[in-house]
Amino acid sequence: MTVTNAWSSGTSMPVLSGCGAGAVLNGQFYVIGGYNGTVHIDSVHVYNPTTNVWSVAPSLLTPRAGLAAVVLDETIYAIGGGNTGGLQTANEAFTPPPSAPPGVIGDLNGDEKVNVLDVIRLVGMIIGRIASPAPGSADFAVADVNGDETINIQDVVQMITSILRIEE
Ligand SMILES: [Ca+2]
Ligand SMILES: [Ca+2]
Repeated sequence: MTVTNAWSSGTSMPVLSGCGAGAVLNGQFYVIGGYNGTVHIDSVHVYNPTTNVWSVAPSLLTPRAGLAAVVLDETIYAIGGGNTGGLQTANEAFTPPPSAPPGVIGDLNGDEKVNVLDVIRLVGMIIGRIASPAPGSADFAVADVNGDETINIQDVVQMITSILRIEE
């Protein structure tokens, strides 16, 4: 670790999330649930500080903000919080498989890179040439690049923008 005594910027979160919970497990940072300014979200985003890359983990069962998260014995517990249905008593646990890291956002073909091949695949899903993943699945979150819970042309735009940024 390099001591800088100053803040520096990492890759921004792929979605808006306020009042989500944070947790650290296996050297990765988890941002769990929250509120995106419109709806309470169930998504779980994972930041790898070594690679400076965000990925997605399976979504919460209950969308909510203001929840607590704790880690015990390789398992993350997401407890309480609230959504439009009021305060929640949900207590959900997630144990990531050690050998299968979460999918990199936008990496639709699973080669751990986001490039034009993934753009082609995403367009194929949007025009119906390739089956789209089920909403709520981890594969859906990988394809929903801007995290708005739908897969459409906006995700293509965001993916191309991020590819161009990487290549600058
Ligand atoms: Ca790829
Ligand atoms: Ca989207």
